[in-house]
Amino acid sequence: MAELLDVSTNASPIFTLFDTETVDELTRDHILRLAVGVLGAVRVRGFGSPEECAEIMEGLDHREFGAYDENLIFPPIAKIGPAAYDFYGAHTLTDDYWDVAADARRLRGKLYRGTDPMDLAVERIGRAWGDGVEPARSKGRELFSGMIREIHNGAKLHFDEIVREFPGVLDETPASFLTLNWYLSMPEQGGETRVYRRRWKPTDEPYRDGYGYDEQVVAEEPVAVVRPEAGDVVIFDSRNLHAVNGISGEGRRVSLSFFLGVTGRGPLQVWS
Ligand SMILES: O=C(O)CCC(=O)C(=O)O
Ligand SMILES: [Fe+2]
Repeated sequence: MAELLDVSTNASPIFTLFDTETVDELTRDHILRLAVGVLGAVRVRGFGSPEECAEIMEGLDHREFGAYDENLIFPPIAKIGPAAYDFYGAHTLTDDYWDVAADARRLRGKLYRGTDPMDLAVERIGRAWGDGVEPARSKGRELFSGMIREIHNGAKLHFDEIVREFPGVLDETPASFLTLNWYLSMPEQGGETRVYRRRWKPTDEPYRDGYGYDEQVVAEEPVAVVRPEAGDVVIFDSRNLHAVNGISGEGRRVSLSFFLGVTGRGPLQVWS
């Protein structure tokens, strides 16, 4: 458990640690602490068994991966399934989005013993959360979630915040934005995820290069670094600037990936 460090100028301690907690079981409290920003990342060891991951990877073996639009994401990142991000430029989810979503669902739907590995993920997250896990909607239609993504050459420092980047696309504005990656395969070396205790701010824009930002914007910031193993899940706040290191050695870096919006439903609590 993180300790309290007294670094403030007055006598009150301020919770300063921003680290990765590695656990065998995910709880609702982890999700809430990520959502409010007192935890940098949570790594859930063995979220999926080695057998599940191996079987899903086998199912993927001869599948063609697509990619994000290379005008947007470079170096390229391979994936199966649409990201809302692919359509930011169009300012709306076009027919293409729904077609690619339907294809990806069909393919993914049989990857684990004839069933959909996303169902396993949703069931496990729901158990931790203790409440429903439902698709976000856009104009009443259920969005696609659970893309399969291969990051080979790393990912630039960036943030993901759909309501800022694609206003109006979600029917319900989430209260917080997390990203979840279930690593189905990891390489021998590299592929660490770095999450900085720092949100994007408008003054970062001059440091932008394509979809990412120069690493100098986070030079002084606390960072949570995590190197998951195959089978692990890592969750963090996608509004925090984050990056993925390149890989080396044998093995692919493949994850089942989706965002989690903590909704503003449920009771409001009041206190002073
Ligand atoms: O693959 C990862 O570890 C993180 C990828 C990423 O940028 C995200 O999940 O938002
Ligand atoms: Fe990201």
